[in-house]
Amino acid sequence: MAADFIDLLEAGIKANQADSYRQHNLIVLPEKGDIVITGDLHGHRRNFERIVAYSSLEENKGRHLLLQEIIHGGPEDEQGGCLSFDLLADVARLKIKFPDRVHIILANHDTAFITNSEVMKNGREMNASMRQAMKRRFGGEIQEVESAIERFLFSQPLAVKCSNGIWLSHSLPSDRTIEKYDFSIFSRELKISDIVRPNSAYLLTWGRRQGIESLKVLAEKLGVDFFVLGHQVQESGWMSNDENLIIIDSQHNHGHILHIELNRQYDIKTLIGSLVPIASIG
Ligand SMILES: [Mn+2]
Repeated sequence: MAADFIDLLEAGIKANQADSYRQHNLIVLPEKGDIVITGDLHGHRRNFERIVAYSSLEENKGRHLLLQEIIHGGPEDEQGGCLSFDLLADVARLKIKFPDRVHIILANHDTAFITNSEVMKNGREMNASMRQAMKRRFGGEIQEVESAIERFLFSQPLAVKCSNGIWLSHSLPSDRTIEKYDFSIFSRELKISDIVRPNSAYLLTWGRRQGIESLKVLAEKLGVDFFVLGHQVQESGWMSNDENLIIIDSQHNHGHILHIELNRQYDIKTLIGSLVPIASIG
C-alpha cells in the first residue's frame, strides 16, 4: 500500500516539474482557453468532487484548473487522525492525468508539512494529527511516505501568471515585508531555506492583510493588474477590496471558485461576476 502511494506521488512530482507552462516557479498561461481557480480545500472531498465535475477537463481541452492547500482537514480515522493525504493522492492522480492543465501551487500548510513545523486549524496541530493517521495506515514505511509527500509538495510551483494580467498565488507578502522581498524566487530554483521564516516563499504563503497600496506595488513588480488569492478564511466563500484583489475560499459549504477566460480583459466588477458558488454545482 505504501509502495503504490509513493509511486503515485513520484509520478506527481515528475508531472509538477514537467508542466509545459512552467517557467522556474511560475506557471505562465497564454491568452487562450479558460481557467477554473479554487481556494483552500483542506481535505474537503465533496467540494473537490464538485470542482472536478464543474471543470469537466476531459470535454474542455483548453481549460486549466488551479488547486491549492489540499491537506489538513476533512475526514478523520477512528482515532481522530487527519486523512487529508488521501485527497492529496487524488489530486496527484488528476495532475498526472492532465499534466499541463491541472496546476497545484504551494501553500503554507504545505511548507509547514515539509519543515514539520506546527500549524493550527480549529485548535488542533494538523501535522501531528496527519502524521499519526499516516503511521496507523503505513506502519513501518511511514518515513518513505512522509518523504514522498514532502518532495511532492516542494515540487509545486509558487504562482500562476495569466497573460491577461491576473496573478494567482496562495497569498502574498504582508505590507511591511515587501520592501526587502526577494522577487528572484519566481525565476530560479527553489531552496528549502526559501520556505523557512523569514524568507520569501515563507512570506508568500503565510502573508496576510495586504493593503491596496502594497498590492499596487506588487502588481507593478510582478507585471499584473489583479490578484486572486486563497489562504485567508472567508465565511461567505470570497471577498474583494473592490479594486485589485479577490480572495476565494473553497473549504466549506459556502465555498466559491472563480472561472475566467484567459483571452478576456477584466475589471474588478467582471472578475467578481465570475465567482461560482460550489453549492450550485450538481
Ligand atoms: Mn493557507
